[in-house]
Amino acid sequence: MKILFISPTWKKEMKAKRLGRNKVFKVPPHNLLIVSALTPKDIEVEIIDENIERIDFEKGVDLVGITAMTASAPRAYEIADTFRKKGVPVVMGGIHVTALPEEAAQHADAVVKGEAEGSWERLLQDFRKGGKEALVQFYKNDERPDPAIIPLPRRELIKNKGYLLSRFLQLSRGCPFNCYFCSVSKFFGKKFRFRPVKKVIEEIKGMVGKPLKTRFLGFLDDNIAGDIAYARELFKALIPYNLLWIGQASINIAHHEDILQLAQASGCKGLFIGFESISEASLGEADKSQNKIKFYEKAIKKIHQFGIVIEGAFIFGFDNDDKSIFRKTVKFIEKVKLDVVQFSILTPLPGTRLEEKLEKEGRIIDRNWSNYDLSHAVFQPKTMTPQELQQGLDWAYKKVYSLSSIFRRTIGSLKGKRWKYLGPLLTLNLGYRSIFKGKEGKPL
Ligand code: B12
Ligand code: SF4
Repeated sequence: MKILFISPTWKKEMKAKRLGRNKVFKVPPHNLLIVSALTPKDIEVEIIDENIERIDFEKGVDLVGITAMTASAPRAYEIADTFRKKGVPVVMGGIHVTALPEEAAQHADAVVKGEAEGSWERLLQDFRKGGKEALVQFYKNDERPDPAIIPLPRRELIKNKGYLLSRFLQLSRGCPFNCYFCSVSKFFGKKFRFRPVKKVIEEIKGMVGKPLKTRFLGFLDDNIAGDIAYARELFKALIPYNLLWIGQASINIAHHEDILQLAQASGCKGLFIGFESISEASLGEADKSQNKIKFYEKAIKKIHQFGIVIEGAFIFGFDNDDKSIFRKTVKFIEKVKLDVVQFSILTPLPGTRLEEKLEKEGRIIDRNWSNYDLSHAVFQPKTMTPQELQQGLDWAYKKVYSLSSIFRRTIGSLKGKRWKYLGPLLTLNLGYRSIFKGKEGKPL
């Protein structure tokens, strides 16, 4: 028996202009590596990441498994429909189909809702017994899986040539916060569930070797220092392995100097941090008041002191954002010399509280999921038109990735211990610049 797993690409535009050519922003589909590991060894498995290779629809396979985030859902459905027309049964899983299982069921023989550990094995037992006729429409666990039972991802299935960095790990699931635009706590629950540090270290031992590239790791967790005791234990345990790692964290990591010290000692080179907004009112609106703006500048300096590069993420389009938000945000970024920046448009992703609110207010204007890539205005903002929101985003991107801004922000880093990262910093900045070069944003 053979199963083909597919991670679909998002938007044609992305494929052509953005991720398709740019290795920097590509990450192997960790979810499919885990689902492959849950699959009994006597079943042959192949993974296609459509961001790096084409799908062969003529391939003789017994079952196709497709993952989908919202932005990639239309393509995922297109792929599913094509295989089903050829008589190949299709199952779907992932964050989008969990939020909208009835929608996905129109394109699949079965839908796995939520985390796959447990339910995927049940689905396969049914499939082995009676093929697609034996499948039920939805598979779902009664309880969230204990992270200790998450198997090691089958990394040997990754086609390495497509990714700049291919060694990613996931340590935890869940988030105790409930930011109104985010899918994470709804999907994975409002409690952190951690994999035991011992198991993580066993996984790392199996991955790293002498060559530098084998010691370069990425952590997929939404907040690697969300639980300080766990972070302390983890970072201490990582020190002997001489790693270089990147991850995501809350800005509040800067409150814990000992954790920053341990992060640095364990090889932390960069953190992706969701600042989300420089407006107190907008953070309050999003229920993200754990972020304290008055602390941002000091916190950035502190993290920089430990030689850690920051990629800061900001969202535009809150009801409390007026047209001055774009200029003010760019000014702030240049002042604090943020190394790399990601801007998003507030997006009512299915299943979030934001979607519920905007739906109730009749403000959602676009239900084409491929526009839910956080770069399109799919709702009616309160203080500007959707076009102005779009133009503001494009303008802000153009501004921070202008050569003069890149120069000012990266040369700024020469002063700290981050001068060693000037090469990677320029690569990231120029990578973003190439994405947004053609955009014609207007200052508002
Ligand atoms: C790494 C990551 C990425 C990587 C992609 C990784 C990849 N190739 O899969 C990159 C950087 C490219 C990326 C891009 C984007 N991302 Co992203 N990303 C993440 C992140 C941080 C981790 C994903 C991950 O690996 N999780 C671990 C795996 C194990 O969890 P999982 O995917 O849910 O899989 C489990 C189950 O869902 C299920 N499952 C999943 N697929 C399948 C398939 C089958 C057949 C079966 C049976 C089961 C199954 O089994 C798995 C094990 O239990 C998540 C946050 C998070 N906590 O998950 C955000 C997240 C998934 N991303 C998000 C978003 C919004 C985006 C972007 C739109 C943002 C942007 N503009 O850059 C794009 C869209 C990309 C797209 N393809 O559509 C949102 C998704 C919300 C939504 N409704 O779609 C999330 C949840 C973040 C958030 N705060 O809301 N992302
Ligand atoms: S944005 Fe971050 S802190 Fe907020 S709910 Fe999502 S994962 Fe948690």
